[in-house]
Amino acid sequence: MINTETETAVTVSKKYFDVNKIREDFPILRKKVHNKNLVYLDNAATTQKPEFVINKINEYYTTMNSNIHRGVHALSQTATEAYERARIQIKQFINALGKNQIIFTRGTTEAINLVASSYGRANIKEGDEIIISHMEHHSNIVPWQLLCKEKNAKLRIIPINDNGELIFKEFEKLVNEKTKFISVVYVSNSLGTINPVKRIINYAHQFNIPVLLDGAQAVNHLKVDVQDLDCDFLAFSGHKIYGPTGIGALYGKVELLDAMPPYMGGGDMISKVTFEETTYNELPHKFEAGTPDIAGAIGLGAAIEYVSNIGIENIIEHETSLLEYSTKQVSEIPGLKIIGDAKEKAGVLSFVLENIHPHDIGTLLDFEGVAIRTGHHCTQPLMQRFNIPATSRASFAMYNTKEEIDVLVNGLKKTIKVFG
Ligand code: 7TS
Repeated sequence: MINTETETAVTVSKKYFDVNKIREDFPILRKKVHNKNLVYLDNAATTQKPEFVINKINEYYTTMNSNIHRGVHALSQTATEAYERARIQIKQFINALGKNQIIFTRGTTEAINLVASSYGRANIKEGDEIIISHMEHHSNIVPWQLLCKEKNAKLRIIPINDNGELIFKEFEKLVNEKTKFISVVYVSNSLGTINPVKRIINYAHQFNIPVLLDGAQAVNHLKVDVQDLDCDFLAFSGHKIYGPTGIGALYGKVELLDAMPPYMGGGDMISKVTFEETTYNELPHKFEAGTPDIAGAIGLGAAIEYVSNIGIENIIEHETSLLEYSTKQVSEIPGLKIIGDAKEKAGVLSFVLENIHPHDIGTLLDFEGVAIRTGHHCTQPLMQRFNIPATSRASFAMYNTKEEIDVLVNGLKKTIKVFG
């Protein structure tokens, strides 16, 4: 990956990946849990924050706290510039054409709800069909269910195979003249499967069907380029890419966003208000009613800057090696079954242990300082598909190490001894 012989490679080589150095940037990783070193493997739920991000949020509150877009005074202007700079950072990171295509939301959930409520209510009619997949997070199921209920429309589900991969042929069969929207997860939070979203989008566009990508687990593990993907919408959360909670973004194509009615009414989203009529502000402000999470947006911008400086390619390489190593290590544990062994996978290792409930595994690992997630991961239909109530899930980030995976594996062996 690092080649110092060409000019472009010089930039790459500057981004030399040193996991121990990266770990020093994350203060929480120095923490002890039950007197053990913290081994944080619950990154799909939320990632830890580097000092760079924490400091930017702190700096906002200590030097520029002020409401945005409305003050002529210096503080308000500084805050507005910082907030809008974060929007440009996101635009560049996902390679959007314009910054007006980036709408700040509270996260993936709100971004999907925005599209379902605004685009959905305006465009979905009785008898129409919306396609999602069997591996969606509840955030990409329930908003569409609500819409279907309201409109008397139908939700269609792309089935998956035993490896946890979408069955593309079945997807093709589901698409028909009633299909009016497709919303799929890019990377599954429970399985780690990377879905063939470009193929899905290409196919859908032959029939002029818009596609939303749930990018919650994609932007932190893959190079996401919205122009290359040609997706119509992309939703993601800041807290899963080393940024703060309570902030995320929706990307949308301008022609779609322009035609959509507002999602929420209030300050900042208007152009002119009279009691008779209100006209709306231009994009992206039309969808940003009320005082936003200014510090959060600045924190997310900082997180993206941090990730870009490390280099997403370097992060991918590192996380791929962690996934390979951990898959190999846990495969040798008797009675352990990996749930989700798709050919294309990122960042997530889900498994079940014979005769031991995932919550017991999680509790025992916690005593070893290891934080994993156990449960249905907000993907209950997926659990039903595999006929299990829950899985144990280790999910990786740029700061994790092979030594931490060894701690996980030893913890699992101990758990088996206790319960075996
Ligand atoms: N979509 C996917 C694929 C997710 O993984 C999550 C959160 C969401 C949507 C919702 O994101 P939010 O930031 O709006 O809450 N996933 C998880 C998880 O796997 N464990 O906790 C949260």
